This record gives sequence, structure tokens and C-alpha cells, in this order.
Amino acid sequence: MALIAPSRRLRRTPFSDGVEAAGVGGYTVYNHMLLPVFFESIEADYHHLKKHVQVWDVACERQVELRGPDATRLMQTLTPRDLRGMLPGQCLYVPIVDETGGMLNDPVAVKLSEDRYWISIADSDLLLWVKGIANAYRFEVLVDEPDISPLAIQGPKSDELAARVFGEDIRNLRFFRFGIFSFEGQDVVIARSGYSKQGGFEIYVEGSEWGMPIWNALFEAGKDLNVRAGCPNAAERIESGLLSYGNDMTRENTPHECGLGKFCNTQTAIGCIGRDALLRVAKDGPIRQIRPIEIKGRVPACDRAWPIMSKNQKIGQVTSSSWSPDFDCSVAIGMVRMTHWDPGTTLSIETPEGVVEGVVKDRFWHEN
Ligand code: THG
Repeated sequence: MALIAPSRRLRRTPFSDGVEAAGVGGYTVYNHMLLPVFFESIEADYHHLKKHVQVWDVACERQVELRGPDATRLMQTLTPRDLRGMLPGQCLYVPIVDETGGMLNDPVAVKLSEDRYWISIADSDLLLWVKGIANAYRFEVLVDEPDISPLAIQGPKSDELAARVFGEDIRNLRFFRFGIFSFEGQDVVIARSGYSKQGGFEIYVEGSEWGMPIWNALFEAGKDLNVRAGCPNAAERIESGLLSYGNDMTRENTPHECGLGKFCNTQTAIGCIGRDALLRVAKDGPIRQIRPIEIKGRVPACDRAWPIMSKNQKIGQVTSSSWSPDFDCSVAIGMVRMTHWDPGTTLSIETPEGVVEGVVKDRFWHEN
């Protein structure tokens, strides 16, 4: 593909200067913002991520902030996950659906206080939906996109690196909890979370002017840890079963089809949009669902849905794929009809380079 043209619509991030200096190899566009996809190569980045520690510019995980007395009410209107037990200091993975139960986004909700949330969004213009809902319901809440840019620390040495820059207390942070830590006298929100299963943190950098100072401090402190710039890694995230909105799911899919039924409490999430539709799909269960699929040998990275065929009938599609260095096969994610979704079923997949055979797996390659 030809080079992508820079413009004001394609937003840079507070870390872009650091990303370029580190030798970024390619970008994608996510929430109208640059997101690196590799530095050395997907394979080299993958081995490094699993062994050392990386710093990721994930500023494209934009925040939709809810602020005001109706913030909690709005948040529960937006998601079928029951939020009654959610406390300040917690993060929660929350499917967001429309009135038909179609997936609009799969963000992480961050509860700062009873009247303030951040919705850390995947790649769709969720701000517009949330503003529309807040206004239509006449909720007393402000909805906007603040100047907050997540910077992730990921990999097995994440605790060591984070402790050096933000203090030893960060080691005690639990998964999907956040705390307030100090950087040069400034308060910063840091959560134990991130788009890999190698462990780590996400720093919600507030104020673009703090971007490069925090970036530089991490690289300075991590020299002897072999810290490198990295980014969400296609191979690692497919192995880990981390879904990608716009790739593995769209508005055409319900959370149940995406395997996100466990994050829906449709009975008790009273007042949420899509409740009636989800009550119906939850009752009978989905007729197609996301599955891990293993393919022998190399296939290209999936950049369009690849049909999965059986006897001249389409019975599903592959939506993500990558070579897996550790498992010595190609790993993929697909949406498969119930007639073919049992583990061990062989699938005929039409890639742009020809038909290949895949096998439905009973679980993703990496789980914790
Ligand atoms: N972190 C933050 N914002 C994000 C992402 C992130 N916004 C965009 C995108 N990623 C949203 N999608 C996901 C998908 C998966 C997870 C988080 C965000 C995730 N899932 C774990 C899992 O599936 O095992 C944990 C889910 C749970 O147990 O609650 O972490 O990465 N800030």
C-alpha cells in the first residue's frame, strides 16, 4: 500500500515525536489518530514483548468523559453490563450496543468517582452516540473528549520499570484497578491493564505537554531492562483472544456472538439501551460465534473478511490472522456458524492467496 498522507484530520499524538525517533515501521489509523503497528517487525517485536518491557503509544484509545450528577445513570444506559457494584478505582470491560443489540464499541470504563467516568474507546466514533444519548435523555452530564492520552507499559518487566518511575506502591495495584501516582509532582492515573496478556500498566497522561517527559523518563529508567518502543502486536493479541472492534466484530454482531455474553447482565442492567433485543438473543443463544482458528503454514495478515466455505455455502469468516512464532502456525479469529464451531472441526478458508485449511480450537493460545 502507498504511504498514507498526513493531515490535520489524521491526528498525531503527544508521543509521536518519540515514536518516530524510535524508528516506527508502520502505522494504522484508529479513532482518527496514528497507531503504530510495528517497530522492527511483528515477529521481532513479539519476542521482545514476551521477554522484556515495551512502552506503547496508545493515545488513540481516546477517552469519552462523563461528568455530572447523571454520569452513573448515563453509563448504565450505555452498557448491558450491570454497574451497580462498580466502585471508584475500578476499570471494567463494557460492551456498548445499539437498540438492536449490535456492537457499537467494546471500551474499558474507568470510574473516577460517582459523577465522573472515562470511557476508553475502541475504534468507532462513540463520542457522537454518547452525546446524542445524553441529550435525548436530558441527563445532567457533560460529555466530551478531554486531552488524555494513554501510554501503556507492557511485558514481564513492566512492574520493575513502572516502580522505578512511579514508585514501589505501583506493584500492589490489582488487575483492572487504577491508582493515582506522582510524576514530577503531578498526579497521574495509572491502571493495571493493557491490550496484551504479558502484564503491565496504562498511564492516562493528562495534558499533552506531559507526553514526552513521561515517555523520556520511562526510556531513561529502563535502559538496563532493554525497554523498547512497541505497540499492540497482532500475533500476541490474537493468541490472547483480545478482540479488535471493526475487525472481529461490527454493528452486525451481538455481544453473545463475540463471546462477550459474560460481560452482559441483561436481566439486571435495567434501563440499558438494547436490553429487549439482548434478552431475546440471550434466551436462545447465538447461532454463530467467534472462535480461535489454527492454520498450518503462513497466510497473509487478514485485511478483509475471508469467507469460510462448506459445500459452496458460506458458514463463516476469518477476521484476523497472523503468523505465531511461538506456536509455529498461523493463528486466526473468525465468526463461525454453530454447525461448524465445535473444536476440531476443519474449515475451508478462502484467503486472497488461495484456499487453506483451518481447525477450530477449544481455546485461545494464551490465557491467564
Ligand atoms: N485499554 C484501554 N482502552 C482500550 C483498550 C485497552 N480501548 C480500546 C480497546 N483496547 C478496547 N478493547 C479491549 C479489548 C480487550 C480488553 C480491553 C479492551 C481486555 N480484555 C481482557 C480479556 O479479555 O481477557 C480482560 C477483560 C476482563 O476480564 O474484564 O483487557 O486495552 N484503556
